[in-house]
Amino acid sequence: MNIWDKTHECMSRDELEQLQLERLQATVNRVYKNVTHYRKIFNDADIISEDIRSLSDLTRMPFTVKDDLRVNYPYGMFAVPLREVVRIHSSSGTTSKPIVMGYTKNDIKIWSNLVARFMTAAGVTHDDVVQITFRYGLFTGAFGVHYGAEAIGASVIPMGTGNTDKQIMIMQDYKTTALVSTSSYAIALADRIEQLGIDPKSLSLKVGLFGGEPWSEKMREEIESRLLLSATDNYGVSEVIGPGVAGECLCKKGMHIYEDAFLPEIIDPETGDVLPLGSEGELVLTTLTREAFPMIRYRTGDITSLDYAPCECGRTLARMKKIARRSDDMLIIRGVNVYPSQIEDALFSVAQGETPYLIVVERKNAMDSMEIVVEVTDKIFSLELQKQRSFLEAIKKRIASVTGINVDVRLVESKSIPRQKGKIARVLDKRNI
Ligand code: DLL
Repeated sequence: MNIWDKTHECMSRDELEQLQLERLQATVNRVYKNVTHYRKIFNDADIISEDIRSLSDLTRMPFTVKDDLRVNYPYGMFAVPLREVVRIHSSSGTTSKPIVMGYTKNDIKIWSNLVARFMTAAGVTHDDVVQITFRYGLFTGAFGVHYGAEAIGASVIPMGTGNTDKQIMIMQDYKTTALVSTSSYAIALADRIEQLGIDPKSLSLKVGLFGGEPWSEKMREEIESRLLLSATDNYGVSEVIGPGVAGECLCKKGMHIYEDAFLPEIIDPETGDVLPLGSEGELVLTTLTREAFPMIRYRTGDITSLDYAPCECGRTLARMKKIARRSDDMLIIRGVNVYPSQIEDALFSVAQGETPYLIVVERKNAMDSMEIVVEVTDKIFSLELQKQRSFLEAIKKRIASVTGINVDVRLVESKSIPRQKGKIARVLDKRNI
């Protein structure tokens, strides 16, 4: 089994912890000097960077939450001047404004090497033809994986999303050996390949790298048997870098988390207390190498646990379990993060006021779909049909522009959405992953 960066992936725990401490001290210094938000919260908590003498001192630092990033929109959390930033990405915020992340040249180099780690661990080499089906653009997924695959020296096909028939044609003709996608899109591809009567044996696929959304072992079995490839999971969060936080090796027993670049903690999402080793809780990450956008104790909202036992592959880095669930109400729709509050903001702004609604999420033919069921209020009811139609269109447009996903919107009779104790549950997620 190939290892991309033996020095960092196979370090002894002592060496690793020494490196983590040095990098943590440098990061804390950097954010204190350069990021007003951190300077203020450190001052308020009476912390100076010299207080970090051991890794356990990290627990004295306050958490960073999405709302901190929203308040500091767009560049308030950057730790370098904009002239040193060579790339800007963004991810969903909880409201209509996104979160903005910056990368220096060095951040991009380190990011590419982190991605190269999980790609190599999954079996990708410079001989591979890698087809990337993530959306190119502000989302970190496509560019992150793209640069990692190029660092390995593989031949990269920057397909982007959608156009399934063309994806399959290219997969056949260009002899794609490694598929990068969400797990649900891999199943959609398998369905279409079957419909088109193409024998998967005639394809050249060997490796599948799936990330960006939760998926189960059952889905892994299905993807592997239908596409005839080895499927591995990889995990990332835009606010800390993008893809390249953790990835499986061929043992497929958890994702090695790149602890030399991200210091992980598992906390109780209710109390914020750090939980004992091996417990299940919310993953909190502190970046150890980021120059432009360092994060101290960023609450990911992802519930998992860490396993520090040695892995047969030789890597010494801890492994995180598949994400069990979220600690908040974030939904992942076709790999895109959506907060119910974004939908509500969009709906209420078009409706010019509060309107009872329900978000229904389903997985049909392997693809996630979202429908917004809106109760007719007297105001909407009194609109003529044409105006009702343009009202629905306006909601769709607004939601698409804020979240980047297309939804269906349906009007239903007043009081027809079920209530419990007078309250509507805002989300009905019917997916069974
Ligand atoms: O999804 C980065 C990424 C792109 C990772 C492509 C892997 C591949 P965000 O859009 O910020 O970043 O979404 C991050 O997605 O907090 C998890 O809830 C979820 N997520 C990401 N990877 C996995 C995974 C990218 N392998 C959020 N399993 C995270 C389960 C995942 N959930």
